Amino acid sequence: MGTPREPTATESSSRAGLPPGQRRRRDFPRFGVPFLSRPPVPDVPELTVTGAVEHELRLPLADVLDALPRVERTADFHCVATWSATGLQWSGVSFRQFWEQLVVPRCRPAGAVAVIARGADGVTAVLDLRDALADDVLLADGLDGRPLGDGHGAPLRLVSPGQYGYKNIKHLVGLEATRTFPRPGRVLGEHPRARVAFEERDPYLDARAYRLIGRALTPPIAWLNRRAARASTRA
Ligand SMILES: Nc1nc2c(c(=O)[nH]1)N[C@H]1C(S)=C(S)[C@@H](COP(=O)(O)O)O[C@H]1N2
Ligand SMILES: [Mo]
Repeated sequence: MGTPREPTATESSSRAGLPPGQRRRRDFPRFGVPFLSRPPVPDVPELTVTGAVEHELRLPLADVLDALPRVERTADFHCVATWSATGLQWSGVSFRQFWEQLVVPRCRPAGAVAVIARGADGVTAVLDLRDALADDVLLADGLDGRPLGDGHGAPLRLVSPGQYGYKNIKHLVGLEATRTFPRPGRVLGEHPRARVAFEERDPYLDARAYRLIGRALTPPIAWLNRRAARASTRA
């Protein structure tokens, strides 16, 4: 479900301030490839840390959130398909503090260079630790003053504003540390960094060609997501 927001006088006509190739949307549409509205999240949600660590960790989400100071951050959100939602107010905890204060001392992730973030719907993204440990990356459980809803990734999602939406895994349940970078698989796949400022949309496809494909696919994907959300509220 999108949150309607009022554009300011300049917003609707200007693309100023947006990264290359992005266009502002007034709403923040739910935009998943699996159109399921609510993936199976257990009653007591947990977050696991596995992979290249000495000790694996499985923690109730509440413990993760209670252990760290709460932070709030306003950020724009950029989907690789070229739409941007602006001025989102996220709340949660800092990913870097989570990593440095919980993961490093308890799991000892020696030599890790990346983490594979996994959502309860099975969707994954690889985050280079250089990107994941940036100042503005959050584990968010709140959006615009409310608890995060199912559409936007309840109970917890990654928010990495400097990277395209597909690195911002919703319904986060697991992080797997890796010592090497998994090779990018395919065209219309995941760029290893996916930095918005450098328009790293795809590992192989030219960014300008990608823009055209993204623009064409945005309306049908947004429509399918709206339809799935309506079906789940009826159920
Ligand atoms: N678990 C999960 N996370 C996901 C996705 C998804 O389908 N499943 N889609 C990604 C993509 S492509 C985008 S643009 C954003 C969309 O976030 P939103 O639905 O909150 O707008 O979530 C990203 N994270
Ligand atoms: Mo996206």
